[in-house]
Amino acid sequence: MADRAPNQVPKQPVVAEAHEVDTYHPPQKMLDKHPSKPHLSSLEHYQQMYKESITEPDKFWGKLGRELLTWSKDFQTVHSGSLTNGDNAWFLEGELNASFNCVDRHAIKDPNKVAIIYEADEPDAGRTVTYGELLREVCKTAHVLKQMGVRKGDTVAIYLPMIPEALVAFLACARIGAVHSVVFAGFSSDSLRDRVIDAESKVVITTDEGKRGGKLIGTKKIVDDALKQCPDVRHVLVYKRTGADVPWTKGRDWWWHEEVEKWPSYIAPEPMNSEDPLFLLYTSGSTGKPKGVMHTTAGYLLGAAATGKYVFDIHDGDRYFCGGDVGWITGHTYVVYAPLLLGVSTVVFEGTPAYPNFSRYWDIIEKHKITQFYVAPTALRLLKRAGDHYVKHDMKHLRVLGSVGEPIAAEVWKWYFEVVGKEEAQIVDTYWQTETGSNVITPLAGVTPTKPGSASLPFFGIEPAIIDPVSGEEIHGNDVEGVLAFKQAWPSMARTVWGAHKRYMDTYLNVYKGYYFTGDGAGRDHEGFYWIRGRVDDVVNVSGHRLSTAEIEAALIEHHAIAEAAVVGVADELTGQAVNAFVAIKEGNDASEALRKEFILQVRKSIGPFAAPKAVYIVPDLPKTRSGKIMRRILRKILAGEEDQLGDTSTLSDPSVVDKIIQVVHEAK
Ligand code: 6R9
Repeated sequence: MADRAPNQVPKQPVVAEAHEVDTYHPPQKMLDKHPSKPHLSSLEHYQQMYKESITEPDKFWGKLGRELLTWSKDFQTVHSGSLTNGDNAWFLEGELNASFNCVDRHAIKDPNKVAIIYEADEPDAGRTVTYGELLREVCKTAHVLKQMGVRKGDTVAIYLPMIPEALVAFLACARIGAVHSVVFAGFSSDSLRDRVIDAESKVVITTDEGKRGGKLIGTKKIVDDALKQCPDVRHVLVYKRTGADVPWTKGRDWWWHEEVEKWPSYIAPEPMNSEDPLFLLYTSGSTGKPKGVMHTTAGYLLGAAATGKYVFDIHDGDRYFCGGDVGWITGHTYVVYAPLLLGVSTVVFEGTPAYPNFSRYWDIIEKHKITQFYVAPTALRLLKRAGDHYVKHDMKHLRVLGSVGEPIAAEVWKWYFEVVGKEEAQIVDTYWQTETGSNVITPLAGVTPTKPGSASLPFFGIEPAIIDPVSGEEIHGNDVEGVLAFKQAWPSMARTVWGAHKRYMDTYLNVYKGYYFTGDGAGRDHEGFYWIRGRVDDVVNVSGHRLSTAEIEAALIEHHAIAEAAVVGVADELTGQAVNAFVAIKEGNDASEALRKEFILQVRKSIGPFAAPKAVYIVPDLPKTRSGKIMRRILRKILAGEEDQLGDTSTLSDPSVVDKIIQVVHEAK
């Protein structure tokens, strides 16, 4: 169904231009206000460690694994398996528990240290949770899950907004060896249902309602709708967030506060093998069905802790604020695991950057003396556009400003550096994916010189390769462009796709044998810096959210009036890319505004509001080859106003549809 032409990605500077971009060194003022000094002393220090991580990975990761994680049983084998065989395993024989590493070991040292800074949707309605309190909450909740019949290896679906209990839920699962499967609380009931079924979860954790940007979200109702088609779900644990009256299924639904009351505040952590699964997280790929990416315990935790330490230069006493949602990988690794593994305070922010006004992030940073802040460029574009007068805050503790999820344009990068960071904090543009588990190409704060728009250099253990997509050969040397792959396994890489190992192999490891394929295009400039260009498959990146065009098409086709649909990503000033849909309707239906609205609603209902197409064009037919393949390339060109560059359209079964589509698009604009 899909043609393989690359998506249109937001235009990034090409390598030739990259020669002229400025290089920014870690600001002296950042070093001056540092509580001690960065973990690494210089770029040479990074280079020497990087070299060891590539030439002697066992020695490198063995040492770091023992330094950053606490084991109940030591490991002997650091790494086994290969990218070719797709059987990578790290720290075999080792045993540890994620919740012990995130909570107990810090609670033992200082139970009164703040673990979570909760900023509720309404400013001043938040609270803090200490490591001691977190330990008790995690243990009580772990008891409740056990009582519900959850056993080691079972999956638990978590459908929660950004509240401290989300972290408690993650860690309670980990404590008893259950596998958390978090579903972003913006997903529709249909999407939740699909994930619950695919993961075979028998317990779901949710709230009565959620609150975000002053609006209420009916999370329990969405869960109820989803579970109508999940007969295997036995229990739903419901945290009372707003106190709303919600429908109740007796014997299945349980109030969190009533259940945790019944249990003691300690339960011993279950010793887990390094390779036991820690979690599943569903992500979009180039086909319609989301993939349950599986991460295992030790390798993932080590990736989180190591990047927290070296990329964000986290030091004891820091207050770390990642604006990502726990429903996505950024929230998993950098709201929950990295800061808690390193024993610092992590902000859990329930709201949006625009509520009650565009100063909200800066208010939080000032109020809690935040030292590291991490967010997606889409939020920065919004805030930059809102105006600098919203950024009149005292944010002098900031040392690191992170960017994640999509390419950051040079102007936005500079705004972040100058207006938010007052040139006293270092920008780290971190490139990574759900599948990589933690940052893979990224500057290290305090160490790596940066260029606006470049994710810079590989993290430890990552050996990038630029591959020519036509020949499939690696392109050596600098000043090269191609697709991005990695040549060596690293501890936090995903091990499989839940229940679909062949799909895992075919998507990541069989595309270029011996390499992990990222799905992104990239360039390596004359100094060896990497520039990520965006996806080369049918994945669209809207506001840093990964969406699959095939998945949105499948949602549209569910509408009774739609005969065929083609979805493409187009460059968008605010959201990076936006979803545009072309649909051919069945006979007997008339193109109307009402119908177009129904189509958008269909996607909201079937996937979630964030996937809704920005534009829907109702066209008489789609451009198809004689063999029936939809040529999305032509649709992209038309939307980009490049009708004169459509290329060869003679292979279309009916070339005259092109003019008709152009007409529809023109009329709509
Ligand atoms: C962490 C996360 C992964 C895709 C990835 C790429 C894009 C992420 C980026 C970036 C340019 C960066 N991406 N970080 N592109 N610069 N710093 O976002 O995971 O949701 O799985 O998306 O996001 O295209 O392949 P995920």
